Amino acid sequence: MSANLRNLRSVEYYRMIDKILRFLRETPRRIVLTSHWNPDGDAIGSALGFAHYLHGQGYHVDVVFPNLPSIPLQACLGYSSDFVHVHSLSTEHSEAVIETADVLFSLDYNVSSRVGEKMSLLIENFSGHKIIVDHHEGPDLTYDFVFSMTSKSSTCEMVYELIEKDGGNIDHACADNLLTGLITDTGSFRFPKTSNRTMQIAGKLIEAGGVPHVIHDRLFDSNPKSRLLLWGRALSNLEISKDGFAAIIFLRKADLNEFNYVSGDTEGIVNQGLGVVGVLISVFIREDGPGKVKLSFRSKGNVDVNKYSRSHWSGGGHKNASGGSSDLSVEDTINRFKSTFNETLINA
Ligand SMILES: [Mn+2]
Repeated sequence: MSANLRNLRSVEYYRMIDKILRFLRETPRRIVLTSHWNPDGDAIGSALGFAHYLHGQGYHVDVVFPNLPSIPLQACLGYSSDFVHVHSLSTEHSEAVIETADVLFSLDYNVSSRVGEKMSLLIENFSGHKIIVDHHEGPDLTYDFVFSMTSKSSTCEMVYELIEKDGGNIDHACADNLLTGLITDTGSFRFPKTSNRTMQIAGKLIEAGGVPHVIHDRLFDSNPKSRLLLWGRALSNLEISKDGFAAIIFLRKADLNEFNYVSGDTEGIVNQGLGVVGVLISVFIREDGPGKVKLSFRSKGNVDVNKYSRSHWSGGGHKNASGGSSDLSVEDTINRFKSTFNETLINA
């Protein structure tokens, strides 16, 4: 991207922050914050962090998650507050919350299908004002406000910038949640989108009461033994392509059953593949059932797994981190990956 275009985009970025804040200040409104299906640390952190801030500013705020997050994320500060609802658990109530809101935020997702089949219609048909705050490619441009920047490390970083510009107080719960999103979406500040701004914001959040080692403990040092054994099985399945550029890790349904798999247990396994010297693209393949195979991709540098996943695995995400799915068997999925991943290496 040229320097001029970059500057232009950053002007637009700050202009959008002003527009959203002005809009929120105009009249008191009922706000609902929503996140994507299987909410991760950034989705939970941005929703809860922003909710705590907006509450402090006197807004009426609810949060609706499509389904339950993993257990470590349920331990996020304020997760069990009475303004937090889970659509898959209390559907009617969650729907009433969304339908009676005036403003709906889509946090950490770009299109309504990302909230899952059951909740997506509600988002599509929402009659009030809709605002996206997100860092994935391809935001839905029909929203009233599209605050989208793919170069940002996390949605939490963008929520922080909204809050900073608004100038209000960041309490402990807000800081803790936003820092959670920063830590998880940057892989503890090691992924390429970790910028000086990301680190500045982390510093501000620590000043406001976020404690990195407490968050790290909650997220990463709270495993049951079975999860580590599941990772052991996945890693013992590691295969490196003949050319040395691709890592393949997989788990079959039987492995998941053997180690009492629960949602979230395999989060992060895909990154292990990139730890092998020379590997530029890593795939983790998980068989959830017959013909139900989930793929996660990670890559380095110019290897674009967003484009690759869109064209081969009905998925997408970011250039260096994306997901997809397959209705083939695990073997056929691996073979298809082996015969197609090379196209991502053209510009690498
Ligand atoms: Mn994110």
